[in-house]
Amino acid sequence: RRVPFLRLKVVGEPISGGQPKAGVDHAPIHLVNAGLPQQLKEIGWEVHFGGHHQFEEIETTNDPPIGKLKRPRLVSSVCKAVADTVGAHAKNGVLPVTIGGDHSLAMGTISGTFSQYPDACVIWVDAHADINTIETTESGNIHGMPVSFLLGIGTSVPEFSWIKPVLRPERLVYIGLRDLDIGEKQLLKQHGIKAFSMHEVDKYGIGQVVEKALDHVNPGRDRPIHLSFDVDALDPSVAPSTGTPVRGGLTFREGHYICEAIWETGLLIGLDIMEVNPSLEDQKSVEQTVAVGCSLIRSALGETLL
Ligand code: 4U7
Ligand code: MN
Ligand code: MN
Ligand code: MN
Repeated sequence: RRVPFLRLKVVGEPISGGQPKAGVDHAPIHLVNAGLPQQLKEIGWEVHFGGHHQFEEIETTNDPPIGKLKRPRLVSSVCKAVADTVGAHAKNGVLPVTIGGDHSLAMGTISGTFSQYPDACVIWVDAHADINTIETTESGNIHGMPVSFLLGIGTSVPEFSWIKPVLRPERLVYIGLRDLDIGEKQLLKQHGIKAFSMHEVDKYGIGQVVEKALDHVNPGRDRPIHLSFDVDALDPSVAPSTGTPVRGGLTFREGHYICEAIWETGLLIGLDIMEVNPSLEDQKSVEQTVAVGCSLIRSALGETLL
């Protein structure tokens, strides 16, 4: 199921609405300026660059909270536009690669890929489970909630009713978790969602963890795979410029190994690299984090070490 084209979809301005720190919306331009399109051409991809500002027209002058949810209309309408764009790419046999922006965007990217590949599974690499509902969220930041919308759990919010519950709990697996809210831990148990936390990474090693994760969501190795990678899954020493860093994360190699192993399945149909924030930490940290974002994408798209 290897797809011959890559459309490098770069999302634009208002895409930081799912969390409070400015700057996360500028990640795409930084990865592009760091040479990502050329790097991907060098490993054999045809790259179509989607442009930076395609969602500028989405205006939300009046966007009061719904319950605790912050900027709900902005986040919803941006994600809806992303879903349509990603869905169209998937339909045209183009591999959608989405550079965030914050992780609320995954509501759009996964809705988009699943519109074309309803039998797909999701591998969610993150320090966090991003499964808070309108009931459990304490922060009200929607980047901590996309999974609950995609599963259709929690009280539904009319502003987000365009999101269909395309994801089934048994088609989702996490790798890298280490910072869950109490309510999130309950939701994982309640819905029987498989997760490999950093404890399991330490215990089994990353090779075994990826194998077990695939055995769970993709036992026949025949389902399409959407990889949603939050760079805060990596240790802050590896990816410092991100909004919600948590110590004790994946090493540089562990992160890349996940991407390489998923590429090797030949089943990748959607890729997100989320939560790079070029306005956080010093210049050197930003360059390091941007470079890691680029190299994770290259690894997931078939760059080999030899
Ligand atoms: B990210 C948090 F409370 N759980 O809901 C929340 F700890 O996309 C963090 O993974 C969410 O970066 C982190 O706000 C969202 C918090
Ligand atoms: Mn996340
Ligand atoms: Mn995270
Ligand atoms: Mn984060």
